[in-house]
Amino acid sequence: MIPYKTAAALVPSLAPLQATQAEVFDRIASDVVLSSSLWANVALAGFSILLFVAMGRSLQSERAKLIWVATLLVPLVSIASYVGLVSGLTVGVLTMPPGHPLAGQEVLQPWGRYLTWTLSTPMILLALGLLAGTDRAKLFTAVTMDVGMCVTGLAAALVTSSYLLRWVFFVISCAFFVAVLYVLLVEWPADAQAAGTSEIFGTLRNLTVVLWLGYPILWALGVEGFALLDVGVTSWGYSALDILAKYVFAFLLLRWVAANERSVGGADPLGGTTTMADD
Ligand code: RET
Repeated sequence: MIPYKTAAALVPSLAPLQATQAEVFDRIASDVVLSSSLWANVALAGFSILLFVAMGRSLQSERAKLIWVATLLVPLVSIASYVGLVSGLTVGVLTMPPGHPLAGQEVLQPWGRYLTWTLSTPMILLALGLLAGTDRAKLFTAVTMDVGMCVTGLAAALVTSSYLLRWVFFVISCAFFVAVLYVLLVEWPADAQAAGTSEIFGTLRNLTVVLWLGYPILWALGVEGFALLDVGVTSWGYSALDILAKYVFAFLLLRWVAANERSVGGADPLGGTTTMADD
């Protein structure tokens, strides 16, 4: 049992973590830059859901339908994620450790972002992998490395005991990211070539790689890292990247799949490079 005096001494440092949802909600609502960065995504995710449902309704083949559902899940996860942030449910108040530029200060930490990336980014990779006609082993590799990246990124954002260990988690997360980039840049282009989808795959792969590289850069420049950007600007940075990496990406992918269903229509969705034309 913690002696009474020790427990009492802990209270001041625990207090910020116990900020109520209502307090966090009010702090978000009173910061126009921060709250607009969240509401913009709630609105766009809602619009994307309706649009994507309409775009995929007439798809017939199993692989095309799987790409569609994976793509549709991106704004579905996103709307839940952003409502969680706006409500204060998935936003904490953290006291930064010594060494951090904001050491000792309480900062808002929208940690729900990292948690929900764990669900949305695998859907993006699943859709891209299916488009490239890849196999289960490569898809499994990309998805598990990606989940590792998101979970250790969450840890990097939440560690308050040591500034150094925040960066250790950051480096671990980057190592997972390198594995994802390897699959995207080396493995899948060859698969897409064999599947006859290399042109659209190349476009979406480039969009993905460039935008995804923006996330760790923003982490390093934002409140989580060197704190060169404030909470609202950091949040708009992530929201802007999300808009391009999720809704624009998904729209381009679905538009292509709807117009070229025969090119992605293999009987077994993960069975390599068979296309409808081979049947
Ligand atoms: C973090 C910080 C630690 C190092 C790395 C990161 C990468 C994050 C990425 C996120 C992509 C998110 C997307 C979300 C769409 O829903 C966690 C920021 C490498 C690449 C595309």
